Amino acid sequence: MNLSGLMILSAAFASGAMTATAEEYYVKELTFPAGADSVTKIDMASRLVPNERQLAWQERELTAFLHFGMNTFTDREWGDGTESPEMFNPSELDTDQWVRSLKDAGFKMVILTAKHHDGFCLWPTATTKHSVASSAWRGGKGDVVADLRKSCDKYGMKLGIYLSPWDRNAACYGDSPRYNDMFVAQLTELLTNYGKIDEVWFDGACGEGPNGKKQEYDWLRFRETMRRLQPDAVLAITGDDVRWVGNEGGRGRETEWSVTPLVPSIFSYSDSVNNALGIDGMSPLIGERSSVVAADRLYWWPSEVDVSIRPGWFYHDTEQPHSLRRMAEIYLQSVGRNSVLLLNIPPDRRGLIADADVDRLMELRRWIDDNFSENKLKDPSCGITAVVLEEEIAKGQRVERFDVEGLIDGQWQAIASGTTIGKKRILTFDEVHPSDLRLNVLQSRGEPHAKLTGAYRMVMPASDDESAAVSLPTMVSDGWIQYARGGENPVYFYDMRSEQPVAGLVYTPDVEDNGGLIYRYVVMASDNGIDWHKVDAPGEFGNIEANPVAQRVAFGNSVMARFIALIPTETVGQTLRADASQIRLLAPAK
Ligand code: FUL
Repeated sequence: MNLSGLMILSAAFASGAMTATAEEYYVKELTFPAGADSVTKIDMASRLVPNERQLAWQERELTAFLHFGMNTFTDREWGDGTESPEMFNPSELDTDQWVRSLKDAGFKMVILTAKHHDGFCLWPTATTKHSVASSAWRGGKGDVVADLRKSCDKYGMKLGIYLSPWDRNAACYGDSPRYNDMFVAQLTELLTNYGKIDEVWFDGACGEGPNGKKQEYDWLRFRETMRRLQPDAVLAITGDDVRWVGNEGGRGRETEWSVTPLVPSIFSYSDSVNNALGIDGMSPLIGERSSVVAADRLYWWPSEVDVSIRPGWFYHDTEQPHSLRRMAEIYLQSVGRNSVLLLNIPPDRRGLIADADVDRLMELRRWIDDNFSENKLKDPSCGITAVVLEEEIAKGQRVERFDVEGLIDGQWQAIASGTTIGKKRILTFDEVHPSDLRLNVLQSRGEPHAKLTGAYRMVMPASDDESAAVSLPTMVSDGWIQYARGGENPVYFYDMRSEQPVAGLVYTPDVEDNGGLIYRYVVMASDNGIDWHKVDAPGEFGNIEANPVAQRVAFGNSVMARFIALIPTETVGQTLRADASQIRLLAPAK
């Protein structure tokens, strides 16, 4: 057979144990032979396995994300690249405090936004002046990446790098070969001068509109640079080692396959193949039998769940960390659904992780320890509410359907069921008192290597008020009027009845609604409803599509007006249905 992808022998065979016949494994990716039938395809899918880098990555379970940079100082989620480097000036930056807190909370790796979309570099790069070297911080002599490296060494923490391909500051962005050279130079600096790097994160976001600069990225060159300089590092998101789960809300899929026909977007054929298969990175099913059978190629491309401890990715003093209950749910829906949890904890303007976040992290750690350290597998009769299942993924991911039965009053009864297991699956249920437990694999691709490894009396933290996660300053009032313009996006007006000072506005999209969202906009003000002038506002709700949380917009100059209009100029998703009640005006701070 003509197969791409390496083949290795099964460990069991190589060590002479148990299995009589060698099982061939395909490492990381495979191409089906021409004309392969569905039986062959499913059989081969069962023998696709991760490489060593991917296995080591999956073992980590918890990785910390640190969004820190220009946006921390401008109070935005996406900067537009015009920010003055002078604005970056943390007063007490202490990377020891970051790493110590994260270590105590059980993290094994930390990934820093060395450059976000605004292009500001947290290390003194030779590629642009738009960096810490031009900032007021430490007289331009500081290097956040170097500080973090030292702290990671001190506390035994692995380091990863987020380097945004989208760069709204670089003059050469859009001049594809020149920007690709610059990006490779930045990558080379980061992967050469800061010791061992274990994960490189290339964000997929690119908000350039139809008139924006179109950059043709040389993904394979970026990957080659990374493999050469840091062979142990995994390449995440716009990379082929680690896959974005598809949302920023902390939700792994109920059916989460690491074996998928979804083609990583670094390959030029990804769009055409994925479109033909009818899947993308956000599809609810990306590895079930029908899509495997329809495919020509498969990838071991495991899921990473990236989510922030606060509503936004960057620190905003109007936001608070999510409740412990929400954090517990995120843990169960990520680590408990065959994924690594990449949890963002954004340092504040001082350059410290805020106490509230440190406290929440420690509470989460204690909750995990309290609930998952006493394994009652041997004696579940005292009452259990959760089971943990694991597949030996070095031998592939195979289980397609299973249930867990408990022996209750002498009868085997199903207490939990599911589809995929993968590295780890946690299932929760109302308390039962079985005297014994068993896992039944009901459907599998070949011989399953799955086990029930734990039974726990897990208690969810009490439900508390998640709305505390966003506290917004005083509103002038509610009461916008919405004008639908036949077929076009609506325009939103507010009449304050008299001239008043307005400091900004807040847009809180309704995530349940599934309608379109306002992405770009213009704000106009008027004192008579006839003569209007444009208000100085950022013009964009950055990252609203991937992370539709409340966003606060501060107007550049304080505005005195009776009428305010918000005119959406670009939307994302479906037809815009934003209800006027989602927009509120902010009064100037007292
Ligand atoms: C997104 C970015 O646009 C956000 O700002 C954030 O960095 C998140 C992790 O990825 O795509």
